[in-house]
Amino acid sequence: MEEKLRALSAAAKKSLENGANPEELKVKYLGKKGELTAVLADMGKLPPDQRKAVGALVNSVKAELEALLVEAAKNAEDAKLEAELKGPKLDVTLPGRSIRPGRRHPVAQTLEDIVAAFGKLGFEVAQGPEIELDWYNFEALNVPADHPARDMQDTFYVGGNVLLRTHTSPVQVRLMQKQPPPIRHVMPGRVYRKDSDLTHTPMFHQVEGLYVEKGTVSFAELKGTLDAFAKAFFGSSVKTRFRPSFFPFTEPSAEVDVSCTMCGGAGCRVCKQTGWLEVLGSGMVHPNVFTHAGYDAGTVTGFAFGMGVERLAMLRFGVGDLRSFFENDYRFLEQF
Ligand code: 2U9
Repeated sequence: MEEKLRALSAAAKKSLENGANPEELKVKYLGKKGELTAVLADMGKLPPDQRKAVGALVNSVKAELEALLVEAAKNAEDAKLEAELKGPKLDVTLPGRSIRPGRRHPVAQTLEDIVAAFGKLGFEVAQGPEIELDWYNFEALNVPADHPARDMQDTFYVGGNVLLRTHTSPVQVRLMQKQPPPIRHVMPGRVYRKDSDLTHTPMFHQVEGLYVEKGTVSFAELKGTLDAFAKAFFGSSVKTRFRPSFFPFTEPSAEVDVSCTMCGGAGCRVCKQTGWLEVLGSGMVHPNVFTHAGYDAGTVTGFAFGMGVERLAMLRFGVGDLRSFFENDYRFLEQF
């Protein structure tokens, strides 16, 4: 075994002298499957009276090799630097690499514009967690565990009763728990759904809004607010139309259409010849939701609404494929 060790040490030194790569040698001799490591593993086979002496030898060979390898690595590094210094000088007259000017993502621009339009109407901004409790996302919003609406809003579960929020509505519930009416807030943010096709992505952005007062808030106020928003966002000539709908958290509920931004209402491919585009959902807050949030459902009233930001960005910029927003292709993004 002693013979073997000395031969090993000599071979390693020779390789180093011949300019072998120190990193490769380290692996060859000292690595997990290295030759010296193998000798060390075989020590158990030696008669006990030889183990101490051979062990000492193995350790000294190992220490020597390690030191040589460190030195060789340093020498190689020095040589490389030396060669670089002697080589061609940096040409400071070469043109620099140009930095592309950045810009806001079209979805971010749209989200900011929606928030700004509501800002002019007196709405403040509220935000909350994207990882939510089942209770805030569903239960408090009048969607109990066995409700069919859960199917349409299937989400990603972090585990147990913790999930990725499917809408920003939990922020409204948290806000009502925290402060008494009046509430005039919009809630922008990312939401998640187990959904993926031409017009749906597993993550998208929403802006929701909540307007609550002690006393009476009327459906007319809902209509006036959303009509003002539509005119601020799409232009003063757009018309709005309210159609009856259903949401578990509002009663009565309405979907809001705007006159087609492409054809002005005459009928085209984008509005499928109807002259109208669906842009948001809304309604008077369901009394059960007020009760869950800790408000007195007998004395407060209010309206709520929600819209998908990507959908509005597609309409506004004439983008045909939702997925282009998420591909981060400069050729697409530079257009906005
Ligand atoms: C509370 C009470 C009521 C929020 C609302 C909608 C109607 C709606 C969709 C639009 C397109 C979601 O992104 S989308 O798929 N939203 O139609 N959202 S009313 O109602 C609330 C929220 C919070 C406490």
